[in-house]
Amino acid sequence: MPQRSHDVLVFIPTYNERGNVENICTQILALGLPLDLLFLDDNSPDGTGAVLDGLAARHPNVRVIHRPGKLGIGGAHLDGIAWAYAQGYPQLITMDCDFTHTPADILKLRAAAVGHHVAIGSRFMEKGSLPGWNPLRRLLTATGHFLTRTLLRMPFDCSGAFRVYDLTKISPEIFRLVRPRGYAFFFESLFVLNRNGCSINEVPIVLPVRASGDSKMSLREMWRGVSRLLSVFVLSVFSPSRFKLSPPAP
Ligand SMILES: Nc1nc2c(ncn2[C@@H]2O[C@H](COP(=O)(O)OP(=O)(O)O)[C@@H](O)[C@H]2O)c(=O)[nH]1
Ligand SMILES: [Mg+2]
Repeated sequence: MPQRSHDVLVFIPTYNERGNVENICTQILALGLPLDLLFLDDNSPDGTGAVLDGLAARHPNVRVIHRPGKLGIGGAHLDGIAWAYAQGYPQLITMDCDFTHTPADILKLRAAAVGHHVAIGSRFMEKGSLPGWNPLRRLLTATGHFLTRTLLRMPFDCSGAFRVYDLTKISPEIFRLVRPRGYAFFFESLFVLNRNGCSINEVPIVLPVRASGDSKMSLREMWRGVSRLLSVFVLSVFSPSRFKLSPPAP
């Protein structure tokens, strides 16, 4: 039974975001856009899921999916994307819950999405996009960008979650080619979209530091991301068809 009340879905995965969910929900709804809001919580130990249930009870256009445990940010995005297709949303916006993605920037991302398959917010188009970020986090972000630019030949900000997808133009099959369930989802999904001819537009965004709580990016997650990046690079050289949809049978 479809649960869609509008044409735009904003999707936000959460894990231990109790201090942020209410504010982000309020600020997104205050934009006054005709949109629905979907949260996907992985049974956060801090009780985020219960706060989200309260929000869904108060706001008819807020929905929550609960998963039984921490199954990864990439898998959360893939589940959100699958849900958006299943409900027939023409447009999907994805973002983080921690206010590194500013709700008001949804407007400029949507404007940038016109005529494109995907629009993404970029930290690399303007100087001063990471105010207050510690030097280590800046270095890691810059290194990730360098690697995706050189190895995958992707000029975009590939590791960010602030995106607008035009689901009317993107085949759902494309996302079946994306394997990672962790942070590597971000560059791999963009790589697969790019390899299948999708047009990607970028707009500069400023990312303030996280509002409340801690990052879930761990050294282990970082290592998994780098090793997947190297695998995608090798596969893209020796088995490029792995990232392309097969043409329809004649
Ligand atoms: N459902 C779900 N959400 C996650 C998971 N890992 C991270 N998130 C959410 O994804 C967004 C980005 O995560 P964050 O920890 O801020 O990563 P960072 O921005 O790279 O430091 C936040 O809204 C998190 O709560 C996960 O395993 N499951
Ligand atoms: Mg964050």
